[in-house]
Amino acid sequence: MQVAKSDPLTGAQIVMRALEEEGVDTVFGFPGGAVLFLYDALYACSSIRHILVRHEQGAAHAADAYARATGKPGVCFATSGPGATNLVTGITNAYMDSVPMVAFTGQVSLDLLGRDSFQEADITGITLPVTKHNFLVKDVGDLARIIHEAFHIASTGRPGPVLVDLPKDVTAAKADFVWPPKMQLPGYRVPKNGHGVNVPQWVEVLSRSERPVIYAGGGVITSGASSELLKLAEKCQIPVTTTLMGKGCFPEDHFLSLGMLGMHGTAYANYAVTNCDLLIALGARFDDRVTGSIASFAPQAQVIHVDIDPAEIGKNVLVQIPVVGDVRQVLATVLPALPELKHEAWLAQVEEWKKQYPLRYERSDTQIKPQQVIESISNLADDQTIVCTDVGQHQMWAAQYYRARRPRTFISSGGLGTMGFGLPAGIGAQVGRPEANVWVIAGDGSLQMTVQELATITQHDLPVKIAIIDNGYLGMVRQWQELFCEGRYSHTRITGPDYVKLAEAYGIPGYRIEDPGQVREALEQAKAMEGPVILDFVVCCEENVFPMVPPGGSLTEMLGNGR
Ligand SMILES: Cc1ncc(C[n+]2csc(CCOP(=O)(O)OP(=O)(O)O)c2C)c(N)n1
Repeated sequence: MQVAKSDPLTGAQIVMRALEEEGVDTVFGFPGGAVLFLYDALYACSSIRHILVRHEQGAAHAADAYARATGKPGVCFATSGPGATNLVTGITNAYMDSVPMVAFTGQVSLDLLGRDSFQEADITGITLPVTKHNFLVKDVGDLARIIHEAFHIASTGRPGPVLVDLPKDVTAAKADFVWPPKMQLPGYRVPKNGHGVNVPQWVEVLSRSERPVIYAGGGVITSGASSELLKLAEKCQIPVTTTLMGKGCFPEDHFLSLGMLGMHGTAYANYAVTNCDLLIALGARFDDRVTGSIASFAPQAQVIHVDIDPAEIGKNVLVQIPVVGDVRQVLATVLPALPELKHEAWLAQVEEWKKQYPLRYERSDTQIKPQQVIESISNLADDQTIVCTDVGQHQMWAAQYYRARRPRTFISSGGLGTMGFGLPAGIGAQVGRPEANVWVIAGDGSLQMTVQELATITQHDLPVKIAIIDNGYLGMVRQWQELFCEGRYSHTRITGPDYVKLAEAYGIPGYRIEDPGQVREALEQAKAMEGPVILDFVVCCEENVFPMVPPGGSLTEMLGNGR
């Protein structure tokens, strides 16, 4: 039975009530004419905090990082037309990394739809391929139900962004607030308990394996399976490598941790995967940045693949033991049956690789090395510290040298590789986890893409610490030009503003650090300061990220792996 809970409300008020029902405490957004009534209803709504960004892309990235940091869906608002299209990069970013998000966009009134009206954009059409689902609300009576469905779809199964497009007259029209008593989505089924978990088969395959490796992705974090993963690794003595999205799902200071694998993974992770006889893939999707050449990826291994999304299984690699299900549920099912195992020879071999090919860089007394900055941030961090990165070399150095110890503490744009993600992500993470120390590790190129969000930090008093790895280049592209275009640096030299003055202009303390001897002290001081800080680390400008698997190469063909 459906129960009307109040007198008729406007569509805009229904949105607020529905958000409250969903437990939403924060919205990131930017107003406009088409969302005038929505913002008017927000004005009267004391339980929802609105973070006014400076560009809608920032709202989407902040909502995305809020979701990654908290596990709750992120919510953003934008007006119609340009507001909505400005969200698209952020929505796509969330889609590629399977992040739960609900984006509300204003739309022109129903009678103006399809007439090239002022600020009209077909945002449901535009976002069709980059949302898990989207809705154009045509009847205010459907609004509460649609919002409930949007949150359900965004946050269940393989999470992802859902967009709700709200014509202006729908937000003005009135209806009873009717919260749907139960979810009725017959076409949408979420696998849970693990379709096809054959426990005796797992026992047999694991017991027989001499050289097993666990390859863990973002799905481990999404499903909350970190402690099950730790139990599996320790009980069966299996080394664990993670993807960029999986960083933090397994403590990177654990002796069984191999760090990240793939293009800029550790040499020892890549050797272990190439030589393993059993690869247990958990909530990971065999991205090309991970596998390199598919033909030579884990060539001797039987593959177990656990994923909530059946479309991922067998998409890129042949899988002998497919399991569709929630990683945590699946591991909880098999763990009690698995025997305690030892793989002494294998672990000794892995140790040998770790010793022979550690991550390393040449230190300098005169120039700051980017790796040094990240290593120092890692050394200063506690378990709750959250690091958000931009995209480029600094991101890969962060993946290599920052040791994440807990899930939801390393936030980075993986699938889309979106420059400009870091700063708004830092905002979203800090708003979601106010008690945590939040660091943004930014490239000087990436930072300039969403630098206006510094004003958001100031306006909302967010104590985000920003470390700019300032190499004066679009470094990652420069590295490719050095390696693959005979050093022709076509348009990758980039200037920036004076970041100390820029910080000052936004009311944020800013410091430039050029001496390697001052890196640690600067970071310590920034950490001790209460509000936001910008540290501009002027680093050695032509440093490269190694090891590196050339695109399409096999994992053992690493450049700069110490051989
Ligand atoms: C929006 C966007 N445009 C272009 C690229 C291509 N790209 C990848 S890394 C990179 C360079 C990033 O430079 P910077 O932020 O300074 O970081 P660095 O590599 O120097 O550490 C570029 C241009 C991208 N990933 N995203």
